[in-house]
Amino acid sequence: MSAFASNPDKKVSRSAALFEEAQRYIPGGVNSPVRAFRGVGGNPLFFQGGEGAWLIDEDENRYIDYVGAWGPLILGHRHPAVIEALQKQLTHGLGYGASTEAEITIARTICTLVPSIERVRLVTSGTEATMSAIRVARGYTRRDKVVKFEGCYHGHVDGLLVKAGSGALTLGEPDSLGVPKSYTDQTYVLPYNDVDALEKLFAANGKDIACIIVEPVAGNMNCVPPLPGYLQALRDVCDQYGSVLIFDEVMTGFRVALGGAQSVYNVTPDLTTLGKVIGGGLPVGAFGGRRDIMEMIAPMGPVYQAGTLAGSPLAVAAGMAMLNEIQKPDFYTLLTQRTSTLMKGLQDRADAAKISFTTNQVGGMFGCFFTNEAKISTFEQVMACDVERFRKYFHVMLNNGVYLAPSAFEAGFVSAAHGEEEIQLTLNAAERAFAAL
Ligand code: KE4
Repeated sequence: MSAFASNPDKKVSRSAALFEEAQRYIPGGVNSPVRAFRGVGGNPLFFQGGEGAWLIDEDENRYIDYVGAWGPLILGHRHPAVIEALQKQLTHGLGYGASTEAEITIARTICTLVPSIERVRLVTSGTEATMSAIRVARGYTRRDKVVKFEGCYHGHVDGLLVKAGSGALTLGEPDSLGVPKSYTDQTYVLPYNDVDALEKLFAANGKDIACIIVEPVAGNMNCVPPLPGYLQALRDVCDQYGSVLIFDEVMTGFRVALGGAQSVYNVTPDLTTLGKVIGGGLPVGAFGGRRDIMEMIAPMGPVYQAGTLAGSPLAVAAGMAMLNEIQKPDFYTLLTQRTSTLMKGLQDRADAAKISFTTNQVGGMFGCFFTNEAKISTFEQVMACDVERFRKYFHVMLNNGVYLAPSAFEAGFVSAAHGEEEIQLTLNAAERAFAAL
C-alpha cells in the first residue's frame, strides 16, 4: 500500500523510486529499522531537506515535522545559530583525533546544567553512551547483573536487546538474533512503573546487581512518564543494595527540561547518558556522573572506553550552539506551552469525534494513544492500544502534511520552530484524521 493510498494523487514517485534503489544496497532500504515504515505500512519517504518546523520530501511535498530526527532538532531544522557554528568550524577543520578547547566548553556546560554529572565523556551515539555507562557501573561494583525495563530502549547494546522498545518493539521482535544467551542471562527485565516487582527482584538478587538503567520518562514505548514516587523507588533500592542508578536521558536530556528528567522529578542518578540534543543533529552521545565512578574510565582507571570521532569539533560546535540557544529565558516554558496546546487540541478534536484517545506529555515530548484508558502508564497498556487505528491516523495526517513518527511506539517532539500556525495546521489535519477513523 502506498503511503498515500487515501490520497492517490499525491506525488510520491521520487521517494518510491529511491526506496526501490536503496533496497539494492541497504538492508531494508534504510539505515535504521524504524525509518522503514514497517510499523505503519506503506513506503518510507525520502527527504531532501528541512527548514524550521518543516520537512520537504523528494517530491517537494512539505510536512510539519514531529520527529525532529528522533529528538535532536529541538530548535527545528537548520537553526541559524547551529549553521553558523558549523560554518565557522569548517574554516578550521573537520577533526584532529586530538583534544580541542570546545570539548572542555561542552563538558563544562553539561556538568553545569546537569549537576549530578561531575565528569563526562563524549561518544558518538546513544548506544555507545549506554554501553559505556553499563561497563563502568559493572567495573565500579565488580558485579555483572543489569536491570532494564520492558518497553524501554537504550540503543542496540547486545545485552539490552531483551524486550527492547523502539524499533525492536515495532518490528514485533522482542529479542534479537545474534545476541548470545550468555549476554542476556545478565539482564533482568522488569515491568516499568511497578515498584513491587522492583523490590521483589532486589530482595532476591540485589547483591549481584551492578546497575539499573532506565528511561526516566520512557520514550520508546511511546511516551510513558514515571508514576509518582517510581524514580525515587529506583534510587532507594540502588542505595540499599549498592547498585548504580543510570538515567538514560539520551531522549529526555535537554528535551523535557534544561536539567533533564532528573530535574523534573528531583531524583539524582549516579550516571546519566545523553545524546540527540547535545549533538545539535550531528552524531554525539555522552555518559557521565559521579566522579568516583567516572574516574574508573581509561586512561585514569581500569575500565576501557574509546572512540575515534569522540568529541568531533563539528559535532561539538553544533551541540554547543544548540545548548546556548536552549538556555535562553523562557525557552522551555514556551516549548512546553506549545506542546500542551497541541495535546489539548488533539484531545478536544478526538472527543468531539468520539474517538477513544489519550495523550501523555513531559515538556517538549509527547505521546498519543488510541485507547479507552484515561491515562497510559504501563507497557501492557501501551501494547493494548489500537495500533491499526494509529496506522490510519498516521497516513491521513501524512496526506495532510503532518509527519509523525512512523510507529505507534515512538514519542513525538515539538521544536521551538513550531509556531501557532504549525500547531493550528496540525489540529486542522487531526480533525480530518479523526473524522476518517
Ligand atoms: P542511538 O544509538 O540511536 O544514537 O541512541 C540509542 C538510544 C538510547 N537511549 C534512548 C532513550 C533512545 O531513545 C535511543 C534511540 N532512540 C531511537 C528513537 N526512539 C532512535 C531512532 C532509531 O533507532 O532510528
